Amino acid sequence: MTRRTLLAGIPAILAAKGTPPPAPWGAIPSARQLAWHSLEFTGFLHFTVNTFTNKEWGYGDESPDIFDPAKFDADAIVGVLADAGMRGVILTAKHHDGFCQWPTKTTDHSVLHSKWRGGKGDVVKEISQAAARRKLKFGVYLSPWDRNNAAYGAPEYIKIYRQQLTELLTQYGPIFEVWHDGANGGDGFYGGAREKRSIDRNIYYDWPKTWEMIRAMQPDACVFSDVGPDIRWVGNERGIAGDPCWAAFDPVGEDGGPASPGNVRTKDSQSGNRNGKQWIPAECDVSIRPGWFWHEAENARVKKTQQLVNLYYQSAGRGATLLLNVPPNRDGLISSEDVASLKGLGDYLRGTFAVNLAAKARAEASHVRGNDKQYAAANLVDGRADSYWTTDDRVTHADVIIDLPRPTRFQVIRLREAIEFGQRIQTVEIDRSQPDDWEPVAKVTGIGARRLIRLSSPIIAQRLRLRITEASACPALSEFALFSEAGA
Ligand code: FUL
Repeated sequence: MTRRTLLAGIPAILAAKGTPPPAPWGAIPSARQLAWHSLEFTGFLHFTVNTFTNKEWGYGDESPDIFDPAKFDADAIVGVLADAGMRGVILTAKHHDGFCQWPTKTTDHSVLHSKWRGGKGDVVKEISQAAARRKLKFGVYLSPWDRNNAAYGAPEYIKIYRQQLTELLTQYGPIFEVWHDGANGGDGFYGGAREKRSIDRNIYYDWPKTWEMIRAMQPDACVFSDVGPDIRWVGNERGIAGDPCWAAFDPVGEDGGPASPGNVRTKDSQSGNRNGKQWIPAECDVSIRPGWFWHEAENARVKKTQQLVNLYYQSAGRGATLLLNVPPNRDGLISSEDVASLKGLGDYLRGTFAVNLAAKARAEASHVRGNDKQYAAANLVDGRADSYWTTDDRVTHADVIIDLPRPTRFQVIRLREAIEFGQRIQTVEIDRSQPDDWEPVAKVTGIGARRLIRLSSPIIAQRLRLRITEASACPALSEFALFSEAGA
């Protein structure tokens, strides 16, 4: 047994000096996925003709003129999202109705042919620019299913879809995420045919080729769908990740065969696969309202701040990303009910996570099983990603004692793994020191990009013990942080 005592304030490099990074274990994230993980909480804007027709799925026969958000203000919309703590925004550039919110050359069904701003409006441009001003990343949702387009169902439509993507990915600056949903309901307007069209989800869209095009145009953009390749749908629209929610995922179709967008075994999407071969982390999409689009009748059913806070813990807190939909209303603004809930959420997140109460703690690795020669623990408590590792893969259990400068009251514990080396840790337990013994505080399975443990009520402790009780390779934990909940 060795004992190494480290001061949190000392740069990790001192303690970890001479300790090379561990060999990666299992699936590991790409650079674009690492950047995406750090966003943690992003916003979804569902906005199109449906906002004016009171529908969730437009048929595709809507006149472009009904899209008339007279007071549309992209800065006001993005400002609400930014103040809520979101770090990115994804806009429905085109939903299933096929109405394009930018002046596309691919179809007449767009803002160019609406009376709104005399046909000179461009929602994609305005939201992307407002996002840049507030330092939010910008992403696009482009529905593969298009109930307006006459060519839908034929090979010609795939060219149109790719042309639309090309316009979006070459004219609006950096795109952080491209969102392909999996819905394909069948019936639609289809240029006046008004019929049901079925496609084979596994082959019609030839997704691998489309994804290659995205890579070429926006190499830093993460591609989202039911099957990745970068980010997966979490398998429900409630905003709740599995517990645990592994980042690795090898999608399987509903019938156990090959998976594709719109055809995936959603039970697995929630949990991921502990030993999956591909790093495809989960994104939890959920609407602040019952529907994805704004409906006046739902103004009284906007989720309250506390519900949003709970969703944050159940998604971002399990290593996934929360994608919270906030639909603009017919004015082209966010309604006051939504603004109120989001303001409360922003206040809570800022108030809770601004101060890490463990920042001045000492972390001491007090017990390591296996060959501990190269063991190092450093700066576990200050959130740096390079801080806690050994290169000996026989070390899969470790105890770390965390001494706080004074008795500290907290309610939230945040753990992070250095995920660039994979999701290595299976289970950890946390105890607090009591006069006679250690008292269990929490036990979780799965950490990954971020694990938030929210205790049912605040506790006071000065000495804590973190036990890594099971790991698939030597642990590479990068953060142990404590917070006091705002308002608690
Ligand atoms: C689904 C769509 O059918 C819903 O309207 C919504 O856009 C949701 C986020 O994706 O596939």
